[in-house]
Amino acid sequence: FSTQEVTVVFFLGGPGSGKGTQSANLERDYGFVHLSAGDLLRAEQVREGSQYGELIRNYIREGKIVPMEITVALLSNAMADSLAATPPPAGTKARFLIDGFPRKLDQAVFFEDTVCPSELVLFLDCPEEVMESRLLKRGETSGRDDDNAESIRKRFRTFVDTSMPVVDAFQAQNKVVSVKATGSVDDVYAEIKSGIQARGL
Ligand code: UP5
Ligand code: MG
Repeated sequence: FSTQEVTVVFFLGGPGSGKGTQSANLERDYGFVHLSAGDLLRAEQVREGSQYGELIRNYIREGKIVPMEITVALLSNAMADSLAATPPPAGTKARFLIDGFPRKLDQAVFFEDTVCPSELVLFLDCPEEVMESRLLKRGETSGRDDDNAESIRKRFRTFVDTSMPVVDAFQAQNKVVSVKATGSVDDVYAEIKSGIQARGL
């Protein structure tokens, strides 16, 4: 995809920082198509006939990052499907909000080289104690294999060691809008709106 036809915004932040929650707001108000890499992987995990089901299940439970060939194929297929199903009005660009990807430096480079460069990176900045209590609470009902204390600890480790360097690299390119994610859902969304409007999106 060229940046003439689509706008890609990466939405990053630790596990439980609120990416999915705020994506729903952004989808409603800004015409973004929300693509969660984690949701796409979970759908592929349970898809009849998928050869990756078991692999994805194990990676997610261990809080490890699934090999990027799988994730990037799912994302670029979802982008193509969305463009085919609902092409943007003439003269406008489709906007994709890519939630929870890229989580590793080589994935960022690969996606931007082979699929589409990003316009902006939205980052939710949230302390681990806050994220942990949100995830444990959600785990009471979510049914997610990774919403348990042990998996959460592993997800935090991967985030600090592997995914934060991606945010730092985009920061060095001055592409990041960073928002404190500890307030209420409405407070965080208000900050997101002012942050992205300041960037002209
Ligand atoms: N909540 C949200 N905002 C709140 C607020 N302001 N105040 C109070 N509560 C708030 O929110 C989490 C919970 O907090 C919810 O109950 C919500 O109501 C509440 P949510 O919006 O779901 O947060 P989110 O950041 O989306 O958390 P999520 O758990 O989805 O983050 P992860 O990044 O861990 O999960 P993801 O699905 O992206 O990835 C899961 C796994 O898939 C990864 O660990 C990895 O193994 C794999 N993966 C890859 O390998 N590659 C990828 O590219 C992507 C994923
Ligand atoms: Mg999510």
